[in-house]
Amino acid sequence: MEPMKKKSRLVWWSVPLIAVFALTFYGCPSQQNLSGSSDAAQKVYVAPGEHDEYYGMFSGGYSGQLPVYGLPSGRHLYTIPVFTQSAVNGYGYNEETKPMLMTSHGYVPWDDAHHPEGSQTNGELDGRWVFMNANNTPRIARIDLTNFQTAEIIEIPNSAGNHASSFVTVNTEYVSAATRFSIPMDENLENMDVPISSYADNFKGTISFIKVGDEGQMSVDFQILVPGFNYDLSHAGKGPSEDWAFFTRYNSEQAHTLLERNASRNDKDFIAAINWRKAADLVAEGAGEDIPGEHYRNYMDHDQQLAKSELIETVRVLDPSEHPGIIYYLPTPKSPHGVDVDPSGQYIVAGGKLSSVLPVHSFEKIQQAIENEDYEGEIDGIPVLNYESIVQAEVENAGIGTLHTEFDGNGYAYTTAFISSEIVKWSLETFEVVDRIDTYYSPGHLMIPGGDTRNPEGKYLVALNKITKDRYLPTGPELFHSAQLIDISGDKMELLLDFPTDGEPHYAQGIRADLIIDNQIRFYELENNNHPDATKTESEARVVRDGKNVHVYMTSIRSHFTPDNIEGVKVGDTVYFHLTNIEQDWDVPHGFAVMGAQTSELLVMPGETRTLVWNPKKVGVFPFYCTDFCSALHQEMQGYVRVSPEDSDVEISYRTGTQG
Ligand code: RUQ
Ligand code: CUA
Repeated sequence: MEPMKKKSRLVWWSVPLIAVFALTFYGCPSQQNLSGSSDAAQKVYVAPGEHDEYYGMFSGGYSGQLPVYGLPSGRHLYTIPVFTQSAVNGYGYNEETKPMLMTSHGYVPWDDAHHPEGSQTNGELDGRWVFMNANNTPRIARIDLTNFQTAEIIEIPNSAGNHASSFVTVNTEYVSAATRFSIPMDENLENMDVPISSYADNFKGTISFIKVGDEGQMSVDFQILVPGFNYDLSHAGKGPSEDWAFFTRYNSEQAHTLLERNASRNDKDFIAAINWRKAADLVAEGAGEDIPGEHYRNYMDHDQQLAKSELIETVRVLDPSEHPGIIYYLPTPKSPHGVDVDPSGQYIVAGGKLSSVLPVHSFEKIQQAIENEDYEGEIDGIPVLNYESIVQAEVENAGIGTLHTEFDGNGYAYTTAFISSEIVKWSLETFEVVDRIDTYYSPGHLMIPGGDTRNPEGKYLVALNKITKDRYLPTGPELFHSAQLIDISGDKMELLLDFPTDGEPHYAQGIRADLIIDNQIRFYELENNNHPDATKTESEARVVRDGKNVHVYMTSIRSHFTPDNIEGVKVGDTVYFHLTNIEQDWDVPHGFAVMGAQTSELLVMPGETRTLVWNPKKVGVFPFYCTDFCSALHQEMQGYVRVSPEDSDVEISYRTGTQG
């Protein structure tokens, strides 16, 4: 087999770069690492019944979900529905979870999720929550790791393309969000209707700080109004830099068409360095202005186990020109993408997509430059620090098309290079490359468990590749993206495993299993179920007509529904099946589906209540059944609803067995 060429998807700018650098220094990926050794198989083998060491929380990209894998095995454990409706458990289809997907644009049952980030305490993963951004209709979700369900979604106002998100500060004080696409912004809505060519005059960006309460509840605390550019990626500082957060900013050219060329002209773009602590203190003292910023906050009400939505009308905005000291621009070559802070909090690394070197800024030097007002300019009142004064090193030969960097906690950094399709390991002491490994093909993000925290676990690295080609059995034109697990415990990186992933993983988090497993909820206590439509015993099961609405208060237990025969429903009614699963044991969900329903099934966990709405349109007898193979007599777990004509006088009646 010929070594795979990856040029098919490369954009025009990569061609000269490849010509100059790739063929000279790197060549094409070699054949030697195409498969792992049998020794490698040992290292990823998790025997039947044994558990993985880490949870891998991978963003689902355009699936909008959060697929969970075990590491090192690469086994797919679960997919958490987040921004997209999921028929697997009825998320976003059933009445209880629909409010989670409310936005100021209405009900939006899909998104493009890029960056999961675990909650941290003292700069280390604490296993409580994972946050994840929605790129398309700007939102941030918080996923509760006690039940692996989405607990909250907050919309980000005055933003368009929430890409630089959702990265946390060291004690999860804040989650960040910055707009990828700048847009016109004005208190007067009519002023938003401007020619696209007026980008430079009218378009603005925001960088938002979402406060996280003790119970995880999120609120948009403040937004910093920034000049209109593209804000791409972020990471908060740690240790000495923990009061700061860093955001890459490309399109200094302020292009609004054909960005691949027009936003690639300048030799340097920027990192926005924000003193979030200072900004937060100012806001706490009353600084800033409340401007219109309609956004929804949707959350699961723990008590009732159903989602609620609230609409918030305004948002507090800080204008940096009025508050010097909250934001600085750090010149950074060239069209930077990822920005990553090493475990010590001292170095800020930017992946320049078009840069031939990998710049490493020093936090100490940044502070000195600020103190000395060592500026090379100013943009809309934001000081631009002097590049020469803040750069600690430029890593040479770090690959072409560098995107993202993670750290192993042992003094090394690992950077993905998209174009040269490799991971490059370099020293945080000498800033020299010490090892490199080909990946198949074109890695975007990479992930080391804890690799963006103060305390990485330098055992494995996962390359999240963007291009798959020949790595698996072909599945037509569409191929799952390929992840690769690499052993980084020795001097030389070693490829251990390929595994396909669902959607398009961008970033991921690896969390030690012991931080999560002890807090798992196995079922919901029925006695604590305060859902207004819960039915806790079979004797309370009933069917109630209320005008054209029919409410079925139903229970499920192995292996029947109560009631399972229902009559008196008419064409034109709206039927609410409120199903409570009265099992009290682990891993005994029951499902529910009824013929002709224009929504998905329900999957109801023990102790939980879920509601399916059905609008019968035809006269007849309609079966319903349990969708989850719950018991030996699962196929017997069924019932019937009789639907009579609209003008029929059949009264509501219901029964199970001989009960009536
Ligand atoms: S992205 S491949 Cu995080 Cu959306 Cu860099
Ligand atoms: Cu209950 Cu199948």
